[in-house]
Amino acid sequence: MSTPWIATVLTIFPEMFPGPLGHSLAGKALERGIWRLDAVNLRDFTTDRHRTVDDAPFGGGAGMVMRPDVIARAVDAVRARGAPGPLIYLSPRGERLDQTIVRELASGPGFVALCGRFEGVDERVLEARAFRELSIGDYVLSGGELAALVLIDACVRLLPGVVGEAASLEEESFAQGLLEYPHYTRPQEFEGRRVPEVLLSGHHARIRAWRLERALEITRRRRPDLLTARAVAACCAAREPGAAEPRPTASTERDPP
Ligand code: 9WO
Repeated sequence: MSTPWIATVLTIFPEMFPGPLGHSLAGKALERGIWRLDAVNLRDFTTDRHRTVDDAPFGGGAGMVMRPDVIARAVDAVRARGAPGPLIYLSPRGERLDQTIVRELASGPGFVALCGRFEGVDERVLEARAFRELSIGDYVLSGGELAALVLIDACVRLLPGVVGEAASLEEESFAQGLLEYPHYTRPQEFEGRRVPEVLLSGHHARIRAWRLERALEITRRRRPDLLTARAVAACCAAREPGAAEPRPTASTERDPP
């Protein structure tokens, strides 16, 4: 097999990996060798008896900071043994992760993710090794590991051969930049609620048009910020002739922010 996509993770909790990813689509792909995971223990790069990775902050204050020398040794060691891709530090103050960044990372050779603990990492090693800082959202976790798992999962599902290829990717491009249309399965009636008639019709063009309309409507109500000119153009191109034009949303019918 050709060289797999590789996620290298620097952490004091290597046993958290692959964790939940081992149970999903990503886990199957890992077994099949489509990608590799190298979870590296930062304590292996300490030099003292107690394997200390942190110390008190200069300037005072609560908590502890991860030492730059330990992290630099870990980074240089994984690089020396061939870990590919950009260095990423997962932090709430990073650039916000989105599907564009996920696509960029999935199309490369992999990445090296640094997972902070305590109050964070000494700033100098982030500068010295030119880490890219990424945030998965505006909230604080107790460490970067869960964020790294999220980032890896988002990337791995885009690797060729991971998701049941053709169908899913066609669906995704169909709804480019929109929120998902609603889904239905059996039973046809649940607590008095029926499946929309059009989905039982077998009329594929109408079903496609209906789904696109629902996706547009949900996006307009919940996330109008996603309705870029580009997304709307892609949708109009996919729309059936004769379908209703998208209209501007009155502020009163938008879901509260
Ligand atoms: C903890 C803290 C406590 C007192 C005062 C300031 C403080 N800041 C932090 C903090 O940001 N801790 C982080 C814990 C340090 C880096 C690793 N940790 C982390 C990463 N929490 N949340 C993330 C994270 C990563 C990516 N996207 C969202 C959240």
